Amino acid sequence: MSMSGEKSISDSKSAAVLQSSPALFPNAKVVQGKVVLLGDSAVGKSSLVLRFVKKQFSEYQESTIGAAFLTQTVTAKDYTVKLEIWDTAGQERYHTMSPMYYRNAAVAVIVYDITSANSFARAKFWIKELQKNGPQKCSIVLAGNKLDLADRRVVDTEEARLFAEEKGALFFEVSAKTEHNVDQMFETAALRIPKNLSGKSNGLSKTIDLSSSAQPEETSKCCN
Ligand code: G3D
Ligand code: MG
Repeated sequence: MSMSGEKSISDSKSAAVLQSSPALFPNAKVVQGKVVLLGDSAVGKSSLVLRFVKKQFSEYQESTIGAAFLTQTVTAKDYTVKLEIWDTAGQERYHTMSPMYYRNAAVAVIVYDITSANSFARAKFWIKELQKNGPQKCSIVLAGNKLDLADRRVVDTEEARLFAEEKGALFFEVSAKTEHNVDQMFETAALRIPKNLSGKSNGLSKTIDLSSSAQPEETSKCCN
């Protein structure tokens, strides 16, 4: 299965071809960046991605989405950001996650469930892990999901906000179920992806100018 906000990508080995359609990219500059989701199982990572990309929520969410990544574009004032959003394929259940997963990520969204203290502890672990072994300039977003279950909250908002602040991370409380803050979180994350004005890859993102008459660029998506 594969899904995309603007177009489909069949699997991780597929090449994504950017199309220079003005309707698709009203802004000529396109920044591409990888976003990874990390966090304990069942915190709602897949649900958040589906909510943002497909505007859907399922009470009976399959544990994995199936595709290696989904794409969604966000339009900023004078450029467009094309996000490759990587969801885990359930590896987090085994408390192991290959560093390959977050390699070259421009943004990492660390998700916990506001009704689970364990998931918050796990989120703290992931932030430390990323800051130790992850990409140097990776922006980190701490996301407390399931805000619709605030009556069962065990993770204090201020405690989480302070922790995020200490670690230099952005902080959002969100609900994949009600859609609360989901778009804002991903859009804010998208704007943190570095724009490389030279048009080349800077390791974490790549800027492509679609206003030239050159053929659309083909970018291999596998394994970075
Ligand atoms: P994961 O990808 O982190 O493992 P999932 O998590 O997206 O698979 O979600 C795990 C469970 O939490 C799913 O329920 C899903 O419906 C639920 N969930 C995800 N986000 C929210 C939310 O914002 N609010 C509420 N109330 N539930 C949410 P099941 O029943 O399939 O286990
Ligand atoms: Mg999942």
